[in-house]
This record gives sequence, structure tokens and C-alpha cells, in this order.
Amino acid sequence: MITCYIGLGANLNNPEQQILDALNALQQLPQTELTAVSSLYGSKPLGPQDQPDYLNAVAQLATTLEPLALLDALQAQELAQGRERKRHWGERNIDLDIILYGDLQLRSERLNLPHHEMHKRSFVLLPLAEINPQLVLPDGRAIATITPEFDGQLHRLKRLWH
Ligand code: A4P
Ligand code: MG
Repeated sequence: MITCYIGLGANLNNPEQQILDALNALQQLPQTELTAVSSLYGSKPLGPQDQPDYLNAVAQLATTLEPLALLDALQAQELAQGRERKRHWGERNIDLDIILYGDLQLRSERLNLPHHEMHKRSFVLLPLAEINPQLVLPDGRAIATITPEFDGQLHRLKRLWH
């Protein structure tokens, strides 16, 4: 089993329910176990500012799905939740990004791992550190050395799971 982390983001059409629906779908994925979920966080939009604030969370999976099969499943779920691609970094019902897939480092047309923006995003790093404070990134850096500069940039709202 490979340990992966999925970033969830939503800012349209009842974002909290969108996140819960996506978590439910992650729990149903074949060859996969949902092993941890961060708290729910509120964040200011990155990108165009004329869009609602976001809700974000990170989920930890243990899976034997290949990376592209996992991406296919996440994109199918985005479509099932009515996601329309409007503009880059724009509003959406649900965004499901693979943040990490074990220690895999991959740059390809469809999939970049680790997610190319993860190191810059409080709404990814802080929930990730909440789930696994000991996490070491594929480049060898400990997450605990990166998160302090993002402290205070995110509002922890509530627990979502267990
Ligand atoms: N892709 C490549 N690598 C990955 C990966 N690791 N995980 C490709 C998922 N997808 C990956 O993504 C475009 C393409 O990226 C996919 O087709 C896939 O093959 P997209 O999400 O469909 O398109 P996008 O949203 O226009 O671009 P992008 O760059 O993926 O946006 P992001 O990075 O997803 O950012 N602000 C707050 N506060 N919270 C948020 O969650 N999210 C975004 C979207 C913007 N601002 C935000 C938030
Ligand atoms: Mg995305």
C-alpha cells in the first residue's frame, strides 16, 4: 500500500457538503482505504479575488491504485459533483488534487507529483502537518520545518472525522 495525500478545496454550492461528499467518495474508492482526514479549514482565495472564500481539507489514503488511475477517479468525482472548468484558479464545487503519492517524484503532462504548488499553500501544508506532523517530503525536508512560516494564515473551523 502507498500512502497518499489528497487536497480538497471547495468554494461554491455548499462547500462543506461538497467536501463531505468527496470524502465519502474517497472512502468508496477501490483498492483504497481512507486512513485520516484533517480538520476543515477556511482560507482566502488564492488567485482571482472576486470569488468566495474556500473551505479546505487534506485526506490521507492507503492505496494500491496507480497514480493515473487515482487521478482518473478523482477527476470523475469532480465531474460527478458538477465541477465546471471556468478559469484557472477560479471558483469550483470541488477540487481534488493529489498532493503526494508516497515518495514519487513525477513531472508529466497530466500529473505532477508532489503537487507543484504544495510548498506555497498554507491550506495544503497546515492540514497535512495536522495529519502527519512527522512527514518528510520527497525532497528530504521535514514538514515541521516548513509550516511555521504559514502559521496564522488559515482558520481551523472544526473536526471532520473521528
Ligand atoms: N495535474 C497535474 N498534477 C496534478 C496533481 N498532483 N493532482 C493536472 C491533480 N491534478 C494534477 O487541474 C488542471 C490539471 O492539472 C488537471 O487536468 C491534471 O491533469 P485543475 O484543478 O483541473 O485546473 P485548475 O484549477 O485550473 O488549475 P490548477 O493549477 O490545478 O489549480 P489548483 O492548483 O487546483 O488550484 N484558494 C484557496 N484558498 N483554496 C484552494 O483550494 N484552489 C485553487 C485551485 C485556487 N485557489 C484556491 C484553491
Ligand atoms: Mg486541481
